[in-house]
Amino acid sequence: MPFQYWTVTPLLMLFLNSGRAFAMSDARIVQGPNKNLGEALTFLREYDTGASNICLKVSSAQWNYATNMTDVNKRKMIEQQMLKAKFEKISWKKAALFDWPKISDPLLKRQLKLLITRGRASLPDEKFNEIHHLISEMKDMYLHVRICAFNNYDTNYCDLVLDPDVHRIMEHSRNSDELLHIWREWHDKTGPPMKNKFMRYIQIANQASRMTGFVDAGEQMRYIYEERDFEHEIATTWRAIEPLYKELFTYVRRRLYIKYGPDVVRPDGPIPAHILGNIWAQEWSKISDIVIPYSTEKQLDVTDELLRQGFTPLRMFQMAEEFYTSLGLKPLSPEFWRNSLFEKPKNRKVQCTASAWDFCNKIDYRLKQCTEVTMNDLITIHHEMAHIQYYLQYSEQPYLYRDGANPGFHEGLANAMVLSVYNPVHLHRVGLFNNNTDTYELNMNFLMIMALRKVAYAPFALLVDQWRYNVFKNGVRTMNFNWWELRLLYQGIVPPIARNEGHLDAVAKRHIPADLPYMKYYVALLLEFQIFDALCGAMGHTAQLHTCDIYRSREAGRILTDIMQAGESKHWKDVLRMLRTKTNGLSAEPLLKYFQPLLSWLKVQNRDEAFIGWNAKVEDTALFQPLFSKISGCARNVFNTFPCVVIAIHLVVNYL
Ligand code: X8Z
Ligand code: ZN
Repeated sequence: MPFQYWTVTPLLMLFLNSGRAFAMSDARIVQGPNKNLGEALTFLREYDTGASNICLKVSSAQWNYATNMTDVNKRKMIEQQMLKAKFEKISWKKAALFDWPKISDPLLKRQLKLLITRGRASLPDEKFNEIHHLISEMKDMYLHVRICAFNNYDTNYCDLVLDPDVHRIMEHSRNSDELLHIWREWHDKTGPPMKNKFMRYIQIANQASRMTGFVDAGEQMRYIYEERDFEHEIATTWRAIEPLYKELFTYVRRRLYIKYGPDVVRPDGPIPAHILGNIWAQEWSKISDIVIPYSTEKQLDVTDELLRQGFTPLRMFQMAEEFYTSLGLKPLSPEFWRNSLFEKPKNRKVQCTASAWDFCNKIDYRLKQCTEVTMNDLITIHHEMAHIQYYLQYSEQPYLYRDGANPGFHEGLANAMVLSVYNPVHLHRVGLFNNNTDTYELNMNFLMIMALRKVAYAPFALLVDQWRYNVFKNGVRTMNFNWWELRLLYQGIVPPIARNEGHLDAVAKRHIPADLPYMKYYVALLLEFQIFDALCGAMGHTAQLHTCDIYRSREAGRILTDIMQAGESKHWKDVLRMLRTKTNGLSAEPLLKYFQPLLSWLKVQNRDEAFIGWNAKVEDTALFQPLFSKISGCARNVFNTFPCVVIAIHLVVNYL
């Protein structure tokens, strides 16, 4: 039955999916005959110098282009990127000559392992170039997608871009027809044109992984977590978060039902993807006007106060630096202040997305941000500066260890810092929020905003790579159906209009065509709360977790230093132990602790709801079922006439 299928199987599916994939032995991975320790040491020394130099050249060329987007700078950047790819390929071949599992020095062995198991350098040149070319073509296509506006009298009628146009409309429009139009435009103009390239990319990525010794590219992606039970750990954490997610979902659905009515939202059903304030429905904070618990209560926004106090972008950066030095972390160098870009230049085109840069020479670290004096930008500065702190702290490690302990650490740690800064207590302490921080209504409003960002995001962050792993493993035949199957299973979200295998809706999310891993964001989400909770515990905070502020805590700073200095030199579980908490791995407990007051509130709000979560029906799955299964499923169900009628109408409307 549909209800049981959608509500009982998520964990089972996770286990069945690729549970054994992590249980692989190193013996399958490429290795050569050379066991000579001295030669391994010499090779890694040379690699370290070479890789650091190339990283400096590529970063400089990328910086020049990002901060001055001319054709000349683009060409220079591509040249450097090609040299880097060449260097990586040559280095991989040399590394693969070593019998790395038998190298006795654990630090050398680990470096060789990282070098050999990452990337696609095992491919012959022709295919290596082909996959790079495919990815760069898909990125380019994604970047150049233009969609048509809802009203054809708009001046830029068919010239809307993702950022800012699509985002702005999805965030601010409350006209469900317009939202549906934009959603359809974006999904129809990204996926289908890229489908052939994407299928070829899947094929070559799998070949590369097999040539390195993995069963497919999904296994290679998971191998980076170096953990046999990784997927089990992920499944357990999601099982813990799911009840909170379903309470939030149920409350949000009720508010959306009140706003848009039964033609758009079913009171016990999944939510259509176009009305959650985000083109991917991945986080829901932009519909806070619809779902905020106490709309008359003051909101936590200190933008006006920043302006009133005459803050400038530079002063905002100085404030963030002082946050980190107050923990005993490193001050920023004169080079940082001289070379960073803090404001949008007027005379040239720049990439404005905020980012933190490590030039790999132990001197040059920079931030790039087109800062406006707003609270959001102040928070972003604190986030980006945490990345800089991480770079500074692991700068003495070899090149191969200069990264987070696992792919989620950089982002998790930076967001843990933000939990302390975007917080009524902290903003009060630094003189930016002068209202009472202790009212029940303010706290519930605050926690709701945080839940719309964090709790709503959890299932999306989890499913993107679940889907990718499935495609790598099972092929591309029903990949759009599988995408929506997971969206419904984890998020309770359905497409707002019928989809089929001609569509490729996952590609609407940039990380898919750009070949960027996504599971790290789920891991980061857990780590964010684990790190924050541990730091708060260490400084003796005993009140509700969301009121904790680590500002000026040297104890918190010591723990952060330990974690950051280790970089990727150790297994991430050994690094997690530096938090000095009882948990030995990923845990959802700190996240649940943070949102406990909101969960109690949600339960009261939902007390009269017939269904906590979503009751998926045949008409929901019919929206994305491949045509053949729709017909055969209906034929098997002839005694159950209603779904057949629904499917028949659906087929007539959508396919004839
Ligand atoms: O991709 C990003 C950042 C770069 S690490 C812009 N993020 C994920 C997303 O946009 O989906 C940050 C949050 C999650
Ligand atoms: Zn970041």
